[in-house]
Amino acid sequence: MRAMKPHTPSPATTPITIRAATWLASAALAWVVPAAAQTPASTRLPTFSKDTVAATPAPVVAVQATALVRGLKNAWSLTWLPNGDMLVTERGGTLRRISADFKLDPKPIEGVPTVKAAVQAGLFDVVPHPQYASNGWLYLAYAEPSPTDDGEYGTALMRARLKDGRLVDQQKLFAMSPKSRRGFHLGGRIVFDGKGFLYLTLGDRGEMQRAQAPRDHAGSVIRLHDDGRVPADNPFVGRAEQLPEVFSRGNRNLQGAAIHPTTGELWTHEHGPQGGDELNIIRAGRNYGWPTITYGVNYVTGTKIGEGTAREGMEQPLHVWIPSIGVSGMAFYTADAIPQWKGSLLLGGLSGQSLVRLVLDGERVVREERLLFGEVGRVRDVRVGPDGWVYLLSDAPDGALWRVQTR
Ligand SMILES: [Ca+2]
Repeated sequence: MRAMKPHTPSPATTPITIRAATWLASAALAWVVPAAAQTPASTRLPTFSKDTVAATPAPVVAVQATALVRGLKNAWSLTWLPNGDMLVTERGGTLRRISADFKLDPKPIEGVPTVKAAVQAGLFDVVPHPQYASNGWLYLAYAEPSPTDDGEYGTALMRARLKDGRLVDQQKLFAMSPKSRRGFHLGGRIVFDGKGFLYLTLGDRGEMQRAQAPRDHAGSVIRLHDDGRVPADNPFVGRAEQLPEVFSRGNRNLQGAAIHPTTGELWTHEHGPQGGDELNIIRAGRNYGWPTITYGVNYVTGTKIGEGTAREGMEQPLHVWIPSIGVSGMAFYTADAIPQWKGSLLLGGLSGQSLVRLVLDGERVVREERLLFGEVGRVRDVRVGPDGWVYLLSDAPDGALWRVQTR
């Protein structure tokens, strides 16, 4: 394994020739060296948004966004049921149903667990089980208040069935520990891997050192069986100094996650500090570095965080956004409606106020389109609908469900 070279210059000022040379070297290796002998992803330098945006002179296909449902209050997550109806969470703690012809049921679904709604905390993802049609399980991630009413809360996972407009058969599957009063960085995405496991993304709660604290769920990705049991092959099972639910560490705040359609691996992005949003592939037991290494800096002051951008034993991101765009929502595009988009990775920008399309060459980001800038506002969720078009949720007190189609 080749040692990671320190990457001391700021990414914004690194001569592009260095990165181009690295890319050419890895491309050449990929051509002549068997896959197993290639440099692991963890030792490659990332790509940077200014280069991938610059490599993309114009969108490959022009798209437009249409608001289908308005009046959604800080909508967070969107999914479909087998009959074509949609479910949407609103961060304040309501679960809404939208009919297949885009009529919003004025009455929220009952039986949603009590959530702590404050700052970034509230109701997060809603995701049906892969076999929802036969077992009826819906999974919800949310900020769960402490039962002792001490003002603390943390990200939790539950499942329930939807019956006559109400969640029934509720089972709590996981709650992060310890809880905190800090309203920042709670993660909240749920992804099933198609092999019987699910992943739940968390965040560091704005208490950055927790992301490296071994017996702390903060700043990690959690892996569980669909019924909440801890898988026997989780990377830290049987290690007393670690927590068995934890699959990866050193993650700051993950609000986008999706399974790669061909490799089956978990891809995520996470909010960095100022100028440090990242794209990663999450692998068992790996450490993603926060806050020891980061490409970002402290807000406002611009001062350094941690010890630099690279360290042995810590993963390099695939891609870094400088400046940050506030990444949220993620979907691989595998549908037929927009053939030019097949195989690309879609995600949203909150502060970036756009739909981002990444063109991938394996694990490399080679082009980056910024679409619909300013047209839909802050993009919280990105999903591909059963019709093959792309659907967005805008994060606003009077937000909307949008459909993105070719012009
Ligand atoms: Ca990282």
